[in-house]
Amino acid sequence: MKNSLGDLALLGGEPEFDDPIYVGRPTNINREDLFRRLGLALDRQWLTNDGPLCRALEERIADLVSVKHCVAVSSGTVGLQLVIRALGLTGEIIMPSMTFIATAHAARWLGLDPRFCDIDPVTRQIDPDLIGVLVTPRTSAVLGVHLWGRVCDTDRIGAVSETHGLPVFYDAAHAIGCTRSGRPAGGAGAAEVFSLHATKVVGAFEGGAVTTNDDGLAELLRGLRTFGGGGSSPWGGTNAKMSEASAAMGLCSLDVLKKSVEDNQSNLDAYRTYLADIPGLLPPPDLPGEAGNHQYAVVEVFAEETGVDRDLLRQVLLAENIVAKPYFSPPCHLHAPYVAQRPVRLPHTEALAARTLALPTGSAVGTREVRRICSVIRLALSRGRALAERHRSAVSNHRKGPRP
Ligand code: T4K
Repeated sequence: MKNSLGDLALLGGEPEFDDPIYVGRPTNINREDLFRRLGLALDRQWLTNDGPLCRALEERIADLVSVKHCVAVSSGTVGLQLVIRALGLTGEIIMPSMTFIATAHAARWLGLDPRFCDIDPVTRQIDPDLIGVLVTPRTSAVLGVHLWGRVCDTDRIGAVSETHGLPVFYDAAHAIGCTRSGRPAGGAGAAEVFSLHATKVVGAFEGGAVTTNDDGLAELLRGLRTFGGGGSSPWGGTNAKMSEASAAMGLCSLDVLKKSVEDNQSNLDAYRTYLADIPGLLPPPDLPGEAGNHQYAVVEVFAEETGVDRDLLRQVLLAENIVAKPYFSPPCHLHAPYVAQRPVRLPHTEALAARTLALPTGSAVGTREVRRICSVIRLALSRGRALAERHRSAVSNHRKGPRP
């Protein structure tokens, strides 16, 4: 138990954890089930190209999110790109800047020009009222993002897009198993794109899933995924298929989704309990009607109150072997290449991105670890100004180097 600032590893103490505790640890799956499924694929000698495990995964996801079609793909990024091609998008695309850089890069890689929209400071999601201002004659679509798995306001985003005659689709990378007003993420707009990356609550090593209720779009996506399929796209096609090994992992991960969400919920509850009375730190509030998978346990750090900003707190935690992640900082518009190309100011996004920190959660972490993480945070923030001062002088002494 650490009691004084000198106990913090950043200031010379022993690290709280011997081994690193990560954000984004893969979900614990049943290994026997995985090996059984892999064995089936090997026995069948059918390892990829729309195999039975891939189809089973697609059916399970379509069922889970109540949509007609799910097209499994090799990553969330490629899933976004298939939708962009399938909708024939060119020119500009409106999206939030407060997202992982993959959202923007997926579009840019295909020659589109992302136009970044600020967030609503209450919901932390793209502000539907600001979308219209960004529409130009070159705009071809709106791309919403369910940040940290919290489903954005698809009704209002859909309405404003319709007013401007623009298609809308969603980056649902974080949102499998999340609902808003009882409606699961996955069925809004033209399509929604889930990531099934290893770090996600449903992981397939690498993978993604595009969901849609549009029969024609689903068929087009399947073709684009497999080198162009029937050849109905002017873009040709690519190889975005999911292997049977990935599908096996995805199915095992889906098998334990309920338990994974319960584990995340229990960790989030523990964070909220142990961090409740610490000044300068808040989890974003729950919004009415939302139910999340809580795969990101995000807190916001307010330096004005304690003298400790997000980056210093992150350094404190890293020294303790607690690998917290600044999701998502810098926000896309301040990231290369966008910052140089079209400088914009998005005050709410910039303020939020500067204070967010994702803390370790998932089935690899339990209440015991959460309690220990919180006790480090409590020590750091309760003596925040002294910590910041000692850290500043340690850094400046280090820069000066040893006396000659
Ligand atoms: N849209 C959004 C909003 C997204 O967040 C993402 C991806 C995408 C689109 C694109 O989806 P994909 O094309 O990836 O399917 C990680 C993930 O790689 C990325 O998938 C995810 N979002 C993003 C939020 O997080 P990094 O750069 O933070 O990865 P990395 O290597 O630093 O790992 C994150 C943490 O997970 C570390 O603490 C280590 C831990 N980890 C990671 C891996 C791969 C493990 O413990 N085990 C592992 O196997 O991007």
